[in-house]
Amino acid sequence: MNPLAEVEDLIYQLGFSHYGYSAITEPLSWDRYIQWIESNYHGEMDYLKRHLEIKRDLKNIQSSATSIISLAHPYRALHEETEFPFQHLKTAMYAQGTDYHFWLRERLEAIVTRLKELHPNEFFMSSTDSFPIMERDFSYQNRLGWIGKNSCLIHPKEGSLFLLGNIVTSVNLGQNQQFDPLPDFCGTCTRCIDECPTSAIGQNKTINSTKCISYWTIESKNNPPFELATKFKGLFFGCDICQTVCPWNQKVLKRSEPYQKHQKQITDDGLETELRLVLRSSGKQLLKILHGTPLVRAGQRGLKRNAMIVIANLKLNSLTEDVRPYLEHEELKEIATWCLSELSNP
Ligand code: B12
Ligand code: SF4
Ligand code: SF4
Repeated sequence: MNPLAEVEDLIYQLGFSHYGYSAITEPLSWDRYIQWIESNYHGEMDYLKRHLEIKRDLKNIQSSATSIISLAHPYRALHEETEFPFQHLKTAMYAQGTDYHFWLRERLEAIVTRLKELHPNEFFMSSTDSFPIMERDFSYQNRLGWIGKNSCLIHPKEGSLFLLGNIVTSVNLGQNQQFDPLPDFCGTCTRCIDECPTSAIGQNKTINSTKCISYWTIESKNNPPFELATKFKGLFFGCDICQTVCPWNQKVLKRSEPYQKHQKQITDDGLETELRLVLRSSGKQLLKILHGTPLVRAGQRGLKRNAMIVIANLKLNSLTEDVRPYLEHEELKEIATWCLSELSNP
């Protein structure tokens, strides 16, 4: 019998697409993770080097922990109308709307609350990027998908355009289950590798973050090497390319009305207006406009940097005068100089 049968209705009502559970073990790809760090593929994301003892053994969160439940939630931008100030600046789908660190956390907590009512003496802790948990690894172990060549977790019906959350618990959930992963359906396909604009995807399902647009436009506080930045196309925040080209996401994208609507709205005029808004707003104004969205993570400096990269790559000469004041800006003068050098008649 499914030990989570009593909360299954709630899981689906909350919008999760699929879930699984198993005993806590050392992450299946622990050695790969260590190799990845040792190769410096994490760039400046130093937090990925911390709390390794917890990552390796989740019992270090709480000694009574025995099991882990993994849950997948499709991006809200794919199935719910979300309020988002930018319709033209290319923003990763997961980031169009409220930050999932709030709404997904709340949905996971609703499940935890119900589980605690049912099992008052047991331990439950939910996490989505909030604890040092290898979320893809456990979700793979829990049969939520296979790990694609783009390193994303992919499900045969749901594709990969979903976020992951996990619940660590002391309830004994199928400790004797056999490990039975979903088969890898990538086959001979290499579309994600071929289409990645910056060649960030290695041969063995690993991403070199220091080449990844997502890393440079979301996580990094610094300027990307300019030669690399010329490959960022018009992407403003995050990158979905290795997922939107994936055959396993085509059906998901087709059946998504909000996504289709968003795709149609992109116009040059609208794009320039939004880029101007980013460059002309003060830090305070910008953070007010974007309050509650993941874009706040990049900070005003990061967002203005990203705007200048878009302007340079799309050769938006009409925005020259909006970039020029940043030649005097202590932290942005370098990127502004490069941006103007990429425009004609700067
Ligand atoms: C750091 C990080 C990034 C970094 C590095 C990404 C990377 N691929 O490593 C950057 C900033 C580049 C990034 C980008 C994105 N990210 Co991110 N990111 C994370 C974070 C915080 C840690 C990931 C990590 O530890 N990476 C290091 C690598 C080495 O570990 P890993 O990704 O777990 O990969 C393991 C498996 O692939 C496994 N593996 C590989 N082959 C095989 C084979 C077998 C048989 C097995 C068992 C295992 C295995 O080995 C790897 C090492 O353990 C996780 C959240 C979390 N706590 O896990 C989110 C997470 C991975 N990101 C997510 C998302 C949505 C994204 C973006 C789509 C956002 C965007 N649109 O811009 C992109 C996608 C880029 C990509 N192709 O991966 C989701 C992924 C959901 C999914 N369906 O897979 C996560 C899980 C966040 C969440 N809670 O939903 N991200
Ligand atoms: S997110 Fe973009 S840059 Fe990063 S690996 Fe995928 S396609 Fe390449
Ligand atoms: S694009 Fe092809 S190779 Fe890449 S993850 Fe999807 S199926 Fe696998």
